[in-house]
Amino acid sequence: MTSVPISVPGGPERCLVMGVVNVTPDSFSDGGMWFDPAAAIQHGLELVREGADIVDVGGESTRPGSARVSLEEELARVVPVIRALRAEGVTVSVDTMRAEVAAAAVEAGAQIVNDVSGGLADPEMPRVVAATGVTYVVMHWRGHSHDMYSRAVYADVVTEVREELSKRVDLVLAEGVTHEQIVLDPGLGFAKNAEHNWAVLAGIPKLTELGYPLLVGASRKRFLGRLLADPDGTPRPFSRSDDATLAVTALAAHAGAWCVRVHEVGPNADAVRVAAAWKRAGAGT
Ligand code: PMM
Repeated sequence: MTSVPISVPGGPERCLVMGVVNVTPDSFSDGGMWFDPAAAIQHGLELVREGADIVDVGGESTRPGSARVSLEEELARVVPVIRALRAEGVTVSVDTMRAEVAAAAVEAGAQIVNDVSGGLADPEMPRVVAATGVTYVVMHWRGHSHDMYSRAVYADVVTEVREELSKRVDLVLAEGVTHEQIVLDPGLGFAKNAEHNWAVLAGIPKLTELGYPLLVGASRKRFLGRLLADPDGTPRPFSRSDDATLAVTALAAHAGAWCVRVHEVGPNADAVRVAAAWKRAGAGT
């Protein structure tokens, strides 16, 4: 098993696009839309046609306040979708905090394990990832969604996220994961309020100094709706925050993100190309 290529093969250096397929009834922006396996598979294939480099399949919602699903339910949601997408040649990532789900997903063809807990939720996860050799997305996380906002306390969010990610890296390396397998993610919205999220985005160059590719997941998150709130303070609904997501994608890609995780792939695939052209011109190439 080899890791997913970190840069675009044969093409100009650009940020990758990960399209989201939430096989859940309750995810924040698309809960219930792709809950049926056949609909999820079709949606994944559509995302690839729109320009996704990777399709991220998740069976457990991490929306603020959400309860956990059982292992059996999570397996039943993701494995058939992953197997079908892989059979169509899609590069698949599994969004899970459970080692058993990660192992079954890799067996079904997933080439990336996207663990929003960075190995904290299931201590077996780093060993399973090490044994399979697949790419491992280690996200910054301070606890499960039901009470994560109580942990959104920082003196200097960029420094603390960087230090906490660095500790996770040391731990997963000690469990046998290799440097080449690791991708880091600052975990926008996970134990972070809007102010923290903006600081983390502005801190992308500092986070990339850790020496690992950086994944950024801003798509349709609440802090965008809050920024675009009506004059009376009503947040913009997620269904009208895709343009703001696009702006974050362009800026994050320009700032050095390796990949953006998004719900609406087509325009974001355009945005990463704009950022790449801008960077190339700036580098005089
Ligand atoms: N966000 C969500 C789920 N999975 N994975 C990574 N690596 N990074 C993220 O920011 C992230 C994630 C929650 O968003 P959704 O419910 O809209 O999918």
